[in-house]
Amino acid sequence: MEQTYIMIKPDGVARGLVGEIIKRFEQRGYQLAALELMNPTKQLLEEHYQDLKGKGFFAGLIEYMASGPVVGMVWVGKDVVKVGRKMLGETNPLASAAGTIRGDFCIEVGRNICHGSDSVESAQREIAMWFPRGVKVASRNTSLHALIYE
Ligand code: DAT
Ligand code: MG
Repeated sequence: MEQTYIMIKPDGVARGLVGEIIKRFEQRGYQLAALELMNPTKQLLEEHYQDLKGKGFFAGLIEYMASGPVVGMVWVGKDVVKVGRKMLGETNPLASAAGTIRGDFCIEVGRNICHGSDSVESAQREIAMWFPRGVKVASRNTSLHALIYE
């Protein structure tokens, strides 16, 4: 089953949006497989955002991401990488539709509350990086499963 890495950034945690974001993924029918409140090192954050190293906003991005605790999560289910990105909204919150997390809760690209893996390969890389001890996916309660999935 497909997995994605979703992270609530320091502004999302500080603003009390952890429950709201988890709620949306649960409601949609995705399964939570791992969750941890962490204080990532700059080294881990630089590795996470390695593709953006040349950008002018890179140093500011790392500062912001290291400014407080983040909530890292692994969510599991059908097409969760693509649908998870849709649920987050566009990178720039101003371009995000209402009904998406960014579209409902923020206006600044540099304070956009949440991260979601952009491909299945990125998800595998990010999950291994943020949950190095591995992630176990529990089997679903079968009667609940029948209500949500075909
Ligand atoms: P996303 O988080 O939607 O995958 P990304 O991977 O291109 O977007 O960039 C990672 C983060 O970097 C993004 O969530 C916010 C920040 N960022 C991107 N573009 C930016 C910009 N032009 N100015 C400031 N921060 C930016
Ligand atoms: Mg990205």
